[in-house]
Amino acid sequence: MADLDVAVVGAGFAGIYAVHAFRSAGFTVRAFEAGSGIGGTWFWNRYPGARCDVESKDYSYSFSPELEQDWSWTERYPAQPEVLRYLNHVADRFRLWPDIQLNTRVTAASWDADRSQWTVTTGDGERRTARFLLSAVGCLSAYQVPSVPGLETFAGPWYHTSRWPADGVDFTGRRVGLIGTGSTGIQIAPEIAAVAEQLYVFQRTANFAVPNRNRAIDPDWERAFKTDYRSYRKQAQESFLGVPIAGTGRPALAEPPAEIQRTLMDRWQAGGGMPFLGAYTDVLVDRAANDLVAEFMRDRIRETVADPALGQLLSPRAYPVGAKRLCQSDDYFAMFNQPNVTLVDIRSAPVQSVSPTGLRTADAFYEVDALVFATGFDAISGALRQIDVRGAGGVPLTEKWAAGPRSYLGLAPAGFPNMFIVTGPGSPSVFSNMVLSIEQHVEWIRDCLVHATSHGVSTVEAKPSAEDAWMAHVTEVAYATVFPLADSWYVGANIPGKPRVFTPYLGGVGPYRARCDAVAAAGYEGFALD
Ligand code: NA7
Repeated sequence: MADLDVAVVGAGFAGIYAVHAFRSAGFTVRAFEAGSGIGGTWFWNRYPGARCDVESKDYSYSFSPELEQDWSWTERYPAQPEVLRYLNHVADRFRLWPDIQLNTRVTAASWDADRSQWTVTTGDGERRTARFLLSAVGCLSAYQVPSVPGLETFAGPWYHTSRWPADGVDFTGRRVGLIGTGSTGIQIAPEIAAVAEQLYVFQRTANFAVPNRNRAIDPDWERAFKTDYRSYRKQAQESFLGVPIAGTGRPALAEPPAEIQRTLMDRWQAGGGMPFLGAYTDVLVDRAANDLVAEFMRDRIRETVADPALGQLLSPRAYPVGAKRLCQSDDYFAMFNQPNVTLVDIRSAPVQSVSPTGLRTADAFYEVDALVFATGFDAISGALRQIDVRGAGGVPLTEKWAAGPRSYLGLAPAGFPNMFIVTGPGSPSVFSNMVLSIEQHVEWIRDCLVHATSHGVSTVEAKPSAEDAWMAHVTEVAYATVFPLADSWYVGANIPGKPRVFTPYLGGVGPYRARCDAVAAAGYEGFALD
């Protein structure tokens, strides 16, 4: 008999809720977490300026009405320390700690067909067996540092934003080089610029950013909002992004230009990426509509940045707006008006090497005391591929995913019995409010395990034909949008050599949930239950 019913890998939002949900359903469960604390993404990404780009009222668990009533967020967009406090509160409140094992990296997991169980191996050689394996490793946890020749010779400190020292870093009076201008780079840059003697921002691709208009939560607003939190959550579950957004319901291309400007300006003033991109129905599917919105955003950059040439360089043109994760910032573009900030275009003159005293590009040398890499992640599949996962017949997951990650419904990879992935490839995941999508997956998987257990089923496995059909659908939906037009981490383009496959499901959170529910109602259609 297996040691556990469910072995959970990771204790971020997904792993934490999995421990609670499976335990409440009567299963024995243990979460193995590499970090010295819980929180996953919110444990590791503690760089200055780290902040969620989904509003706190949405980016929070909905499974407990008491929790959502009792907890009060302080800001519209929560900063990393507050999210981490929230998760620790959840672990305390639901007494989850006994079933979470910290400082434990899972290095391997293999399927034992004879015993219908998984063997999970950890970094210190411990082995535990479990009937079910649940990956809760997260979509953005395998960080990447580009291989720059000479980095090992650099005399000063260098950091990746996703492994920020717990005690912080003091850049006061230092010359700092920042590589990467995605969501993370855009958040950390103004924080560094506020104290550093000099900040060089090395930009490969200019990025779009909408304002946050972050603000403290007004207690009166909070009280009123919480009187109907339940029906708000229901709307979120049925929505497209996992956040109820009031769009105009009209295509931009059918709108008079002056009206488009008015609508976009209203949303620009209100702040937030989802309501802005969701204003019109055609922005993410029609390049001409997308161009209208992109031009509006470039206008805002040009009017913010005093130097016109700099404004041009900061204006994104390489991809449709929204096709890379839309950044949010109240102060990134204005920061370039500070005399101690320099933008370096490494698209036209790429980084060549690092020496003990600085960084050399194709056309200049920049002396710096410290380097910061905000260069992103081997997203969606990276963290799982770092574990030696072997399914039926000892086949490695890396082999199955050699041409790109795939699974049935973004939940279960065929050939890997009794293995589930929370927000896996083929589910809305990163293209949704992650917390809501995590809850939907954990609850669906919990119900599936309850069904299997009560029907004497020992293995649940996605059928290859169901997986093929689902991934074909995921691709078809994606290619009807502008998303594949960008070299983004959504398609793995940021990792040299990674197969270019678009895996987040763009069919909408609500329809996706309905599809998962229908599969369950039909006796787990597409799964083999033995
Ligand atoms: P992102 O969005 O992947 O951004 C990484 C940035 O680093 C981006 O500007 C990249 O330029 C740049 N980058 C990556 N590799 C290199 C190399 N080798 N040389 C120069 N520049 C490089 O990661 P983030 O951490 O900002 O955000 C990830 C998600 O976390 C975000 O979308 C939110 O969902 C939360 P590129 O654009 O590839 O030219």
